[in-house]
Amino acid sequence: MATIRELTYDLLRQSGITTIFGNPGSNELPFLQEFPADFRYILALHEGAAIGMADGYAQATGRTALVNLHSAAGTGNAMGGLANAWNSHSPLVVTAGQQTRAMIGIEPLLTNIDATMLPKPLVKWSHEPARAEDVPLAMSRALHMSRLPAPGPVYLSIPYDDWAKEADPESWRLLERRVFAAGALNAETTARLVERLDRSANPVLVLGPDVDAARANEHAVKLAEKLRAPVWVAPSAPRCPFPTTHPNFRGLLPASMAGISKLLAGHDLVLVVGAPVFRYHEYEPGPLLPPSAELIQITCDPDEAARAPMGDAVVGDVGLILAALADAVAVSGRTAPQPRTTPKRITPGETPLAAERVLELMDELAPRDAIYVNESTSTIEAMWERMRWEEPGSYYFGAAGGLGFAMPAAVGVQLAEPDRRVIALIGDGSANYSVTALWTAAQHNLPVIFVIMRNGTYGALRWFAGVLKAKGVPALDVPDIDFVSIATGYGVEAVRVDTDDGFAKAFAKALEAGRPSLIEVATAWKGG
Ligand code: TZD
Ligand code: CA
Repeated sequence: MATIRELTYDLLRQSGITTIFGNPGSNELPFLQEFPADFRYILALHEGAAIGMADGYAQATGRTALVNLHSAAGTGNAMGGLANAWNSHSPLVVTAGQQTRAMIGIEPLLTNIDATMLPKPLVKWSHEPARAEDVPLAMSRALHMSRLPAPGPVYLSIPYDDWAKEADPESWRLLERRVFAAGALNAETTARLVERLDRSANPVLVLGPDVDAARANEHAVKLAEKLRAPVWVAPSAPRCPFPTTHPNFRGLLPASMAGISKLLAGHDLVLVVGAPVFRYHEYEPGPLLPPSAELIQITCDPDEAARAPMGDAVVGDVGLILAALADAVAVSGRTAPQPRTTPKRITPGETPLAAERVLELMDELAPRDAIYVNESTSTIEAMWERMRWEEPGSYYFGAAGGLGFAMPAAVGVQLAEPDRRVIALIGDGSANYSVTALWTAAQHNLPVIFVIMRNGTYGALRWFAGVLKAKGVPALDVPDIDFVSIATGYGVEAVRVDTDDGFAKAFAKALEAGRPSLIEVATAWKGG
């Protein structure tokens, strides 16, 4: 006879999960005891780091990742990360240990009170099994639920006395289940979409993160080439769905209504794939679309389709639909888009160092398939203008804009992609939210390069204060932080540079190091 604990490990194995991210407490020890030899536990020193690592790992592998948190306090620390995971459709199963059933009612220390309410609304499903015997079904359901479209985080609260109980003998059937999502369009719907694309005088593609998540980037390229259509990346995109070096590539759309309708002027059909319509940020009212433009959205997320304020929407498998459209559209007679004009390169040797110069040097020195995990908030546009991202899975950013994502996500991405170089580009403000990820990188000898852009300020907030015309805002600067000491304290070799030559040398050395490194680079803040 198997215990509920044993059956749960088998369910995880069957889902391909043998890595657990977490930070344990007393409620979790009965699950973790006699930890199976074929599993690895990636210890994060804070739950914000644990969930960020799992998010990066889930996105880079395309599979569900498991996060093991401690009761209410651990869940609370992870909530910011849950907002990012929710918005990036990251398949996560988040478990939180609950007090023993015999005592929950009297609310002893470490009870997760109303546990299922706590993570809402940032999870697809939140559950605490009514009986110990229901834990395997709940875990099985959570695993399936996390990856069924639209993928996302789910939450399970499990009383710690459940693990040692015997599993219901009928529970083994869970191990044999296979759950599939279909999602291709029928021939008629495909034909109607193709007809609209072929009929359009001047279509434009707007691609979002779920194209990259579906590894459908090459279908997007084929579709854009056949349509001879320019390609924009959806506003606030947390992943890169299209090679930035492709002649059809235009760049990142601005995150405002007026900004988008202005940039897309002249197009009569906007095909949005794998993105919400749209993830705006700054409020700049205006028409939602240029005059007489139509919009069609293709998304894996029924909610994204339902809440869009304009256009038609199709819910289904983004990869299958893109492939079908790319096959079926006619080759257009339009002239192909000309490559965009890329920004002028920064003159070498200037100090203080322009942030853009750091980007140029990284792009020049890093391998072509390097992965960038970004949380340098004032250089996002500059990155989309300059970086040559050609492989799927080359760029990750916190999808809800919640800081504390990128340092741990880089650790998760590097665990998922041991053969690619992972570069975490982090602002000196952002670097403080999940800085303990450095320790995990050091402990596992993960060769992530952490580049800290030290401009001494919350640059993006200064920019936004300008947008809002908010004068006299306090607390916008972050002077006097010594990231070299912090990194050294966590076991990561670190260096401080303030010239482009110094950066290039440090970066080249970090690329060879075979273990994590941190480079603190002083950059100019040019905004107001
Ligand atoms: N807290 C959390 C968890 N998420 C946030 N997004 C913010 C606060 C607000 N915030 C931004 O949206 S950007 C930013 C803050 C504080 C400044 C980040 O500064 P940085 O990067 O030094 O990391 P830049 O390049 O100087 O903007
Ligand atoms: Ca900064």
